[in-house]
Amino acid sequence: MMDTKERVAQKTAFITGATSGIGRATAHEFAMQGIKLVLCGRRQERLETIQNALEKLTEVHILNFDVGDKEAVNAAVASLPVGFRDIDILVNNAGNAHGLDPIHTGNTDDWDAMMDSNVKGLLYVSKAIIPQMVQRRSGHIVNIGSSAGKEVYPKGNVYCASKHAVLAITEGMRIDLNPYGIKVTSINPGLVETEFSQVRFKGSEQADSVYKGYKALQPEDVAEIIYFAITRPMHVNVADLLVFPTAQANSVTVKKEL
Ligand code: NDP
Ligand code: 8X3
Repeated sequence: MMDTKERVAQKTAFITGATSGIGRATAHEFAMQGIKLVLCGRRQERLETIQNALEKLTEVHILNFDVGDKEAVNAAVASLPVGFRDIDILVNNAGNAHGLDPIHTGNTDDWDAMMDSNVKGLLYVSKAIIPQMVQRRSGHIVNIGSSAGKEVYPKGNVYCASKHAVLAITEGMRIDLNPYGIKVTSINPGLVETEFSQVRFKGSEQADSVYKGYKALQPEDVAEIIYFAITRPMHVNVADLLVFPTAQANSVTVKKEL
């Protein structure tokens, strides 16, 4: 019987949002298992730093583009050199929350940013990559949703809507790609300690309190789960997984010791 490392050897993974948090940890986890990597993000310096570090473990190609810019997505994917063109594993991770406001005072620029990255960005990247999976009749798409895609919490309105959309798109993908043997997985974390809250609260000190008083999930915890999902035998697909820190019961119930 093949071990998990053998199952992914020689495979190429395309990870969006690889400059930080869950995406960066997933890039490290995959590199340690010898998976060839295409790493994406908008911060060039970070991409280069991560590439330099991971090239000691595997082959790495970096792509700098905004997932919400359709032309940029298509140009980036079209620019992939031979050896990185056949994507076996797509991790649609890029995204963020912008703001935490009641619906009547929400900032429409924040709404645009969330829908552009979390929903349209995921679709544009998927559209650029899935046709080759269909042609080869193989592939695995891992969409990073959220517990916010399963329940709505106060002031979460548009972020929660974007993640509910990710879940619906994931289910649609699983149905439409079923004839081609392509696996589609949805990983839905609760609170993960990343740059997420810095982005959501635009660097304000409100971000510091989000992960205080309990042990939040670490990006490496989620990366291990993604690796587990992509290393199941051919006939096994982890369809939909919800993961919380032990201290969290749902979006609004978190046992904190302050
Ligand atoms: P981080 O802020 O640490 O990372 C976000 C990543 O997404 C960065 O690499 C960023 O790269 C990239 N990104 C954001 N917007 C764009 C864009 N428009 N175009 C290209 N890349 C973009 O947050 P997380 O690691 O926590 O978030 C990763 C995913 O996990 C997101 O989809 C988030 O919604 C989800 N999630 C997070 C949870 C949490 O509590 N942290 C819980 C559940 C889900 P760059 O800025 O270089 O472009
Ligand atoms: C991120 C987790 O609870 O901030 O998706 O929405 S939460």
